[in-house]
Amino acid sequence: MSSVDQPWKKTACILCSLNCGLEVQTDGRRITKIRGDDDHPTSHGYVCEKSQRMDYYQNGADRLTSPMRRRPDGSYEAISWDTAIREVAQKFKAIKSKYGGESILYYGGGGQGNHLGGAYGDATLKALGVKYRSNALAQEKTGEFWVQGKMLGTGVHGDFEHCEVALFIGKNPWQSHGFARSRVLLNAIAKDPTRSMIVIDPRRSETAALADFHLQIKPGTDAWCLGALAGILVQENLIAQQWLAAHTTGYEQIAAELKKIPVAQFADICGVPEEKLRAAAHRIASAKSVAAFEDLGMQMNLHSTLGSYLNRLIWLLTGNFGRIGTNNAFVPFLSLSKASKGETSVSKQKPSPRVEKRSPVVNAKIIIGLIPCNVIPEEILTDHPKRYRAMLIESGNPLHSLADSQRMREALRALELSVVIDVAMTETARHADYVLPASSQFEKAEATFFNLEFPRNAFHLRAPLFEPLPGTLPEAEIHARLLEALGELSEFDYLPLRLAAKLGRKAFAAAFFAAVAVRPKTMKYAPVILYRTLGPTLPKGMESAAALWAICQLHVLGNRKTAAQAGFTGLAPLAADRMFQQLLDNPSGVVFAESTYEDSWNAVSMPDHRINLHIPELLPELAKLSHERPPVDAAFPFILAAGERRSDTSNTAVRDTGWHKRGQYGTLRISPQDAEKIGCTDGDLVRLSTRRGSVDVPAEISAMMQPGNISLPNGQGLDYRNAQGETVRKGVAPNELTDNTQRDFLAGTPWHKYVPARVERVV
Ligand SMILES: Nc1nc2c(c(=O)[nH]1)N[C@H]1C(S)=C(S)[C@@H](COP(=O)(O)OP(=O)(O)OC[C@H]3O[C@@H](n4cnc5c(=O)[nH]c(N)nc54)[C@H](O)[C@@H]3O)O[C@H]1N2
Ligand SMILES: Nc1nc2c(c(=O)[nH]1)N[C@H]1C(S)=C(S)[C@@H](COP(=O)(O)OP(=O)(O)OC[C@H]3O[C@@H](n4cnc5c(=O)[nH]c(N)nc54)[C@H](O)[C@@H]3O)O[C@H]1N2
Ligand code: SF4
Ligand SMILES: [Mo]
Repeated sequence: MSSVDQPWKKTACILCSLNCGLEVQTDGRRITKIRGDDDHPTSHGYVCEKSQRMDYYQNGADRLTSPMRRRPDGSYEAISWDTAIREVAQKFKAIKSKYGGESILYYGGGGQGNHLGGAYGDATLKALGVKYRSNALAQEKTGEFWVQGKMLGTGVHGDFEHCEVALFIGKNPWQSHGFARSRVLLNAIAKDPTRSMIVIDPRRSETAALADFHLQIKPGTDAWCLGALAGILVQENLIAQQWLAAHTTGYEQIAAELKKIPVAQFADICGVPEEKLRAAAHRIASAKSVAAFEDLGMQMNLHSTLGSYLNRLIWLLTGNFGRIGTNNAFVPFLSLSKASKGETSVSKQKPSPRVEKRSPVVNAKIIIGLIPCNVIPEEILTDHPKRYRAMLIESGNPLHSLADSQRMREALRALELSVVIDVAMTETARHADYVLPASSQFEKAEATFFNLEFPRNAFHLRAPLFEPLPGTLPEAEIHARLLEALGELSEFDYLPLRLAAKLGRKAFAAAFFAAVAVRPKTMKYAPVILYRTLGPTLPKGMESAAALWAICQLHVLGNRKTAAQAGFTGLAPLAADRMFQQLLDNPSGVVFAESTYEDSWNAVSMPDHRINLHIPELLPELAKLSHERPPVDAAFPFILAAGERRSDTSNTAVRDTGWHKRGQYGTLRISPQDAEKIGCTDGDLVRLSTRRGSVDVPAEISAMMQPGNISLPNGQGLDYRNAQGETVRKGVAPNELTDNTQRDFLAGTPWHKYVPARVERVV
């Protein structure tokens, strides 16, 4: 068949949280042509250039095709699935009986495109009595989640399609996206003289270059910049007084602090002229609507939790919530905080047991059920009796993605047991005791819970494009086998539900809810039980979608109104079942929630739905700014942003760099002024050193950078084993240079964008 006659199959891009809908052509096991899917309910045909790399993920040469067991000499041997499951189950069981389930740490559960595996992983965690979890959210978003919980009690998303003013703080949506059709919306704002874009970034990023106000701060000074903006709003009385009186509490408690902010001094510290800050504050105050997005530039930096608070104060003091073009409470299909805590079953009435609130060794705050990534090495490399003894790592590459790879490697090898579930022989897998090969995201039913749209929110259940690569299993099957090997589940548990499933989903629902009432195990292990009983009745290849049946039930039960507005009316169990069926029937995705602005307000889960402006824990932090400066390390005079999103990065999902044909890769961006001082020209190798390590990297002289600030891409420097069996490394692994002890006082999030560094010419 020529490619003209090939059918186009629907799927999604897996390289960022947007998961744009794709249509692809395949040839054998290869993805040969890729285009945007016009029918996708949120991306509407939009894609960026990264979508063209799907085949490099799908057919990476270092994909695993057999379970692997580490030998004492550090090499690996292939073992059968039966052996792997038996040994892994036995060894976890032994750790549990010796030290308790709290000695096992779970890391990961999903990347940018795959969150179903984590739902099945929950069942294994419950069987093992696992209490502590972590994943990448605990090195970026936990501070923001904590602040959100104190102020609004709901997640919010900016309406960049309709806003008059867009505010981006440490966020470069041109490259990193974060909201649907980012580049289209950015261009629209930039072109419209009645709308404005404000970007807070030390670098003239692609987004900053489009901005009306580029507040080009000195690195690490977001809190001062945002503090000055909030101070100006209050001091010049630019606030929405009536709106604040009607919709918020706590203004009186914070007003005194904000009035005290020394704006001129803060302007000086952040390096932005005071007049420019005042002009930006006036632009925000005069706009009909402001939508804001904060991201890693601020969240992986000094004062990140305080920054999340100040960001919200700025748009709340000016009344920018709950209207078109502002910030609104979206209805999640399954909230990321619930997913992180493993609350993926029909558990509205019976919440799962509360997880510990502090980590056992370092006593770090646990937010949305996650311990901060940055404390993991300290929780292992100690003789503390409560240290973690084992880790289960699923769909994450912490030896590459967490701060201080050196300490993480040491930590992983110090464990008594480490098990990795991944598609490839990653940096992390190469230090694990067992590696279990998962089928790729194009070889099983998959989906993500990154559903942040408002007012119409959509969920996309993707069907597989291929059979599983021989030797691999979907996570649902891996966890089902583990539970069976642990002796937790057997045919006896499945049989009645299996029989009911054969009679149709009505009978199945009745049998399932009856089983939940009499057998607590049914709830505890719901995802796996659904996979084994409902799964076989689903279309071929869609068995892993079974857990979504319960998630639909949970969703509709908790969101009757917005589900009904999206057409899912009637009795909750039946509406939920129809939602599940629609997910199966619609390969481009389904709108599962339609919200009104009233719903946005109702989602504010504070007394009387009033937004709380007062977070007492953060006011002393704000007060400290007046007599504080960002730390300086004389021996390391540059500030390195370790992990910039570029067109050629995608975390570590695509390991094969074969798609990268032209130009330089993995460069260190440096300002022309600094390059001249050091005496390097474009492409020269320079030595980049921090307190934790030293690497050689080609310099890229870039007018994006301000003097003193340098930037390395994220997700590169992978050790990729190519088809010839050679290990090739392109680019630099940023976390060889970072320090896990440099972190936020409250959320423990890392200061990846504020790494003191030195740059020298390599002679
Ligand atoms: N191309 C691509 N896109 C991605 C990803 C990818 O790997 N590649 N990863 C996805 C993921 S997991 C995430 S979390 C998002 C992250 O998305 P972003 O947060 O937008 O990405 P970054 O480039 O890490 O950081 C954003 C900006 O922070 C700026 N910055 C550095 N230091 C400071 C500072 O001190 N203050 C401020 N205000 N800004 C500073 C940088 O110059 C940069 O422009 O991207 C997602 N999208
Ligand atoms: N210095 C520095 N470090 C950073 C950042 C930074 O800006 N600077 N950014 C941080 C951020 S925001 C994030 S989100 C993290 C990302 O880092 P991680 O959370 O580690 O995520 P990925 O790198 O995407 O790794 C996902 C893993 O899942 C595997 N995988 C892919 N598909 C499947 C599948 O279907 N099943 C299974 N089981 N596995 C699969 C991939 O092979 C890969 O190993 O990195 C963080 N690290
Ligand atoms: S990388 Fe993100 S924005 Fe680009 S096509 Fe993929 S999902 Fe869409
Ligand atoms: Mo991320």
